[in-house]
Amino acid sequence: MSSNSLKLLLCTVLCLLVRSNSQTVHKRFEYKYSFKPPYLAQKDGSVPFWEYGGNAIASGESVRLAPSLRSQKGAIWTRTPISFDWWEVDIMFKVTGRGRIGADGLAFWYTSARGEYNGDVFGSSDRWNGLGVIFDSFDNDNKHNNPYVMAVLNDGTKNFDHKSDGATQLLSGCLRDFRNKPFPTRARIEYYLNTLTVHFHNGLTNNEADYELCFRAENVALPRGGYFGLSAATGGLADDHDVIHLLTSSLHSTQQTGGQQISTADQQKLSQEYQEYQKKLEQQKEEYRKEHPDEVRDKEGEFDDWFESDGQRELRQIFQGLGQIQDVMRDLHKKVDEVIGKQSNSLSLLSAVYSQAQGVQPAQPGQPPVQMPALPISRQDWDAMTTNQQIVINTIAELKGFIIEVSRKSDAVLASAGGAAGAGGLSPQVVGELRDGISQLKQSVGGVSQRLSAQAPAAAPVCPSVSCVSGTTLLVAAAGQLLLMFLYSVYKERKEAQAKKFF
Ligand SMILES: [Ca+2]
Ligand SMILES: [Ca+2]
Repeated sequence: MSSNSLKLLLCTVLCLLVRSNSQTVHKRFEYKYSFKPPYLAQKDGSVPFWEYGGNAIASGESVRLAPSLRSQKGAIWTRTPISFDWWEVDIMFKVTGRGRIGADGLAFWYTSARGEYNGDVFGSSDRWNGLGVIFDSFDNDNKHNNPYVMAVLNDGTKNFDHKSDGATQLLSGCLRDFRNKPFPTRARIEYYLNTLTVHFHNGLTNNEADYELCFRAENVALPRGGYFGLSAATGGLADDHDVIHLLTSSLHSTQQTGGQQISTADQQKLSQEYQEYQKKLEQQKEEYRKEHPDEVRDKEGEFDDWFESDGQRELRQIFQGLGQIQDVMRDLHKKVDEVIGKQSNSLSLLSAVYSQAQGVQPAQPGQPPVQMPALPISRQDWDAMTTNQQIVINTIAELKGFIIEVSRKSDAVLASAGGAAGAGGLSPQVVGELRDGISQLKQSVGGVSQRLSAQAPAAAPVCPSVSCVSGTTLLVAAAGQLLLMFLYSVYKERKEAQAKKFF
């Protein structure tokens, strides 16, 4: 009997294991539904497997869907319908303009038919059947909620409501500024098992890990065999709308691959096709090199130039240093959130224990009143602990504010450093600003860590059973400070060396 039940248990566990294994997602890059630099467009201007029109222009590096001129519209669409049910599309794009406000925006489409190249909805057709993920720059309804990222589903019958910026029609969305960022912005749109997930990368860094969830929507039914497209439009105000890459991957569960496995003949045909395409591309690259020897040499010499100039090397180091600072700050941010979570957890636990102890009193009227004997700590300790918790939480809030400030400052420094790099030199003003910014940063980190360390000993004796902040946070703050001091000293050394060279 017991051996039978043991077998049953074993079987259940095995079944569960098999089931959990079978839900793994397999991702396959689909080159026929993707484009990316270099050689994004071929010599004749065409983009392999894609068709574009309207005011769109493709170059080797990007597709400009709509240029920063009034009333421009353009779009690019896949030539063939999508042959798989579930997919992930990563779009890297830049929306840039001189104005504080831009227009109109850019859209990603998955629709049952290809849209127009000069339609009414961000360059594509209205009354589409399928999905539009719209990056709406211009605030038509004046509710101060643009630029906005949103998904709008349509069954081919509805007209997009520009007046309300689609507020009544959207499936979901998030408020994200995607204009004029130091690095290209990105969106990762995933459609898997009828769940639509959109992640957004704000372009403040070029770190692959910086995607944030914009939204997730379940029970989304899209038509099968649709087309991918991108479109953009300008209005009275105008931005450049450039797409640097669109990378498509098909998603398969193991169960599905069993059902959808392609025959070996098909596989061979596909790989042959791919080889031929690669060969053609190499040939074209070779031809291009022959025809443009100067340009190619420039391209290859690009990195030599980078290392040759002292100013540029310095800038690169500053960039790297700031990137590292941002990484540390992100970690610190996470840690602080964890600590806040733990603190509020323990606080609520303690309040629960306290209220339980008080609740017991009236239930036993015959007995003498109990002065919280259930608690392992005295009333004074309890009060001291709550005060201490409050101080710790305040300090953490301050620290959090400071981290946000640091992040804002480093963004500003990055932006100004980027500007200087664009101008091809390092102006003394920029250097001064950088130095000020870094020393301010150093002082602030020093101040906060001193405060933390000053409070840590007072906190230690009062909360024996609750996890205190001081440990990890202090360490990370100290590490951040050390890093900053190191970076600053490296920077100063370089500056002095350069100054010596000049005089
Ligand atoms: Ca709008
Ligand atoms: Ca709006």
